[in-house]
Amino acid sequence: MSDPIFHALSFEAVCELLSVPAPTLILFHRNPDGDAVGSAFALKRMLTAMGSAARCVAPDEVPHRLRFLSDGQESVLPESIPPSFEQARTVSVDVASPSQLGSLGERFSNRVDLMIDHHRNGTPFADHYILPDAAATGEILFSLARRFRETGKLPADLRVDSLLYAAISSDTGCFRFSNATEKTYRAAADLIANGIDAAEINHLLFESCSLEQIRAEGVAISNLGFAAGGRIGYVTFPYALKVSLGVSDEHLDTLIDIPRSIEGVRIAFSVRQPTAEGVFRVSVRSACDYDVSALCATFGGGGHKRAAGCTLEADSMDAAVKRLIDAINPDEIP
Ligand SMILES: [Mn+2]
Repeated sequence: MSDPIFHALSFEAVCELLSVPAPTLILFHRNPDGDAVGSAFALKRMLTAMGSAARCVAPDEVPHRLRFLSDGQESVLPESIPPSFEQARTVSVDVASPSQLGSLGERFSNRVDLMIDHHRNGTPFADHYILPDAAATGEILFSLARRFRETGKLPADLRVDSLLYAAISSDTGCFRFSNATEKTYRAAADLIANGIDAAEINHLLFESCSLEQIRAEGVAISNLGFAAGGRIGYVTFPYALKVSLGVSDEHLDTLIDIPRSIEGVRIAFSVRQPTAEGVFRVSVRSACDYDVSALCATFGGGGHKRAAGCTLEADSMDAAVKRLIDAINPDEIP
């Protein structure tokens, strides 16, 4: 059997497809971030306003710190889909590859009608609209929302605007990362002109965290490691530590920012052990032109040039760290 052929759709084709009212399931990725959640719930509101029933679904629940984006939908797990909801259409947002759908992959990945995404090195699993130069999936949805408003299909809605802003701000680290382009800033400016409360959204995204998160960061800081003469910096978080501190995976999402912020560190990574098994979840960031998505691809992961991730198996945390460091040629770090 030959592989199915998926098509890159035009902006017009995507607009046309989404304009047709149909009950829609909106999928987003595991370990969801602000772009995934903000984009999914913005699209849900847009489609609802255009006459489609819509529901967001993901393999993991929305983490506590991002609950302010999920508009009262109690759960996003597939078990929570009401039996009466029969989707006629499935759209994925911010999902680069079937593996990012985790437990949903088997059930849904071959039933997706449209992928909307901005990852450069993914594995498309449906007809798609992928803009690698967009800072966030939310930036793509901003263009769609604007078109729908210009053509009278979608009324103005400050909540949609707030969700889109949150998505964009989240993936640009509050507009600090190099992925934030002039277009990104213009989208944000339009959303602010519409009347959203950007300061409040950014406060909730970046200046507010749980006590567990601060405790986890404290321990991680005392466990910092370095390689390549300080040009590689990393934090580790073994399962035993998670248990003894009583923290969950969602408290560990920001650990990567610790080595990333240290002077002289060009490549930063965090390695976490979600369960007692020898499976390690890795996040990598680059503060230079070193392509960390290529690095992660060697372990079956992916992402963006300066922000990527992968999962790897190893006998111990030390072995996992060694595999990563060995995969980085220090001579190739600019
Ligand atoms: Mn994204």
